[in-house]
Amino acid sequence: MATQQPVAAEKHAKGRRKWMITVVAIVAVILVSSYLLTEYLPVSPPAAPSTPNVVIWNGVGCAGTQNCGFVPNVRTVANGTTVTWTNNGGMIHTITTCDASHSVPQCPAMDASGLDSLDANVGAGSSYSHTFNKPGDYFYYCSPHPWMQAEIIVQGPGSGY
Ligand SMILES: [Cu+2]
Repeated sequence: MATQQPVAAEKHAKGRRKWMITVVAIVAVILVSSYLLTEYLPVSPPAAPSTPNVVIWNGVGCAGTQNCGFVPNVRTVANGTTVTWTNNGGMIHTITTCDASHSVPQCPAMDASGLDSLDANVGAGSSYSHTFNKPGDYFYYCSPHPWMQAEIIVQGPGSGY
């Protein structure tokens, strides 16, 4: 009798361990799938604001172009225009020019020499303004989410834009 007791206790402990591992595995699967759902959940972009402004948007997550970005993607303005970006999303984004000092592989190839180099943090609910005084094609992206990309085309006499 005295030798059977430890065996029963051991069996009981093993059973409890198995049960614990099962619970931990189920919780992990729930956590991972809910993270993936929110991070990749597609969201419809908001309507574009009146020209010359741009809205920065995101869903619960910002894992790709399906749930965050700039609206509109391409804005054409006259030289001397002040563009205001408003962040309607719940996370910090940046307006970072695709140029020699700020670049990601996703940035389109461009010659940004002589153009304004922007790298502005725009917090949730905040906005940022920049006055463009040089005609050209300003490609920009968001540095924490480099798939967020857009373009401001500044037109001017003799600029070719
Ligand atoms: Cu961003």
